[in-house]
Amino acid sequence: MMKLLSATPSPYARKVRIALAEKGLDFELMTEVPWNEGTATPAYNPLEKLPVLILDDGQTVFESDFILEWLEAKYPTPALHPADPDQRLAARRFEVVADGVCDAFVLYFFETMREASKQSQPWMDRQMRKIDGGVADMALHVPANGFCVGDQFTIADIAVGTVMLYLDVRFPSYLWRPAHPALATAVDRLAARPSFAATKPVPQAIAASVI
Ligand SMILES: N[C@@H](CCC(=O)N[C@@H](CS)C(=O)NCC(=O)O)C(=O)O
Repeated sequence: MMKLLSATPSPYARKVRIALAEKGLDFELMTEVPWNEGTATPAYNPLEKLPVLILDDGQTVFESDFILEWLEAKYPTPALHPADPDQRLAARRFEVVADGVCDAFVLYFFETMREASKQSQPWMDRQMRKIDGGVADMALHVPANGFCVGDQFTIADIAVGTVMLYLDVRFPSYLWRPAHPALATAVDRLAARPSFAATKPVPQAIAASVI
């Protein structure tokens, strides 16, 4: 059986858990804190990041978007990447923006973990601009009703739902809902889906001093 190296708060790992659930694939969940000393993550990914999909023969697949692409190639039904090329690109675009918002938030979050005198306000402002810009971009493109792209659930819904629900948990003071009501409606609808409901993010304590 495939194994997934995952962390309970990780929006990147949640994307994969949702895709596996939507495709009805069995897997063993291996929960790690990738930041801690002694984590098994580097043994499976030279970039020391999770999620990592570990195949039966020991090969590993990492980077959440590549794992979703790999799953689609190996287990095409139900499709999570649209067949139509334009819709496929539109779905990937949502994923790129959503992942970019996650990346910016992680950089912002770790900056806040430094002692106050060592924090760089210009750096935090820069990351916050990316978060605001990415969220506004998703809000601009998400339709008021239905799915992000076309008339089917895709990687776009997975990516948009996971990043916004991650911000709700890790950054509750970020009040994006009043500014983007259509995005909030879309995300709340996604949150009720069984694959989302079964994978709610849970914060982990990081024991190591990362910064
Ligand atoms: N681009 C990667 C990002 C993965 C990522 O940053 N994962 C975090 C956990 S949420 C991690 O393992 N970080 C450890 C590190 O960067 O050293 C993906 O899409 O999978």
